[in-house]
Amino acid sequence: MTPTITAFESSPDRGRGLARDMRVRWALEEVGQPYHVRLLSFSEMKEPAHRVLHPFGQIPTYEEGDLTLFESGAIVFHIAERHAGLLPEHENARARAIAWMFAALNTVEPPIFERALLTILERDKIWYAERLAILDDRVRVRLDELSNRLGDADWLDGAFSAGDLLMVTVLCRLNGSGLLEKHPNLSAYVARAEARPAYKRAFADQLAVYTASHRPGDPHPRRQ
Ligand code: GTB
Repeated sequence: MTPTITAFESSPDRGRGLARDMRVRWALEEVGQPYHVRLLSFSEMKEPAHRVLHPFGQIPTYEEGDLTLFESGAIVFHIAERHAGLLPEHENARARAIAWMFAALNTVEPPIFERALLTILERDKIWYAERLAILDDRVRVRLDELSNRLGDADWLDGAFSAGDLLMVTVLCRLNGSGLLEKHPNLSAYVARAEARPAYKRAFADQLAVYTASHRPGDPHPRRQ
């Protein structure tokens, strides 16, 4: 059965990989699973029909037969469990890859997301510069730690996994901040992931929602 995910009809980044459907699209592309996309406006996300799928009225969601899921991390985990390619077979290696998934979402993403929100929502506030410095420091600490652990390896723990996929989508939020570039191994890590054919397909499909050649309602191979 072909799953259906939800995504923004109109994302603030105009489909440049930052909204969290990107990680779900990427995971589906990595495992070779075709999917449909249902685009939602902000008001549609808050309607009862969508809240049945997502209690917080957000994207992404995932529907497959009688299964509905919300939370991008849970969706990526589900995809990784159901298909080969995103989690190692060996049980200890698999457990460690899952730990990296949690680390991406619970340890690395919070300061990065908080910083991103500040730069979007509080630029005109008198506390902006002071708060930005505090959050920059928090992000720097995490990046130092992550960089030390990655060292000169290609991926966080052996082969590319769902842990890397989530970590890279988190680090992408730092584009334009100048923070990632202080760690050449992290910049190279992100570039390596972005060079994966599955990432490129997912990015192109998200962007296609916004390109001039596409208008809502036009046929799209993966749009429902
Ligand atoms: N923990 C949830 C998950 O991982 O799935 C969080 C889901 C979430 O934050 N969804 C956002 C949403 O639906 C979209 S991704 N927001 C609407 C709302 O809450 O009303 C967050 C996001 C959106 C856009 C950008 N951007 O354009 O830069 C970046 C990140």
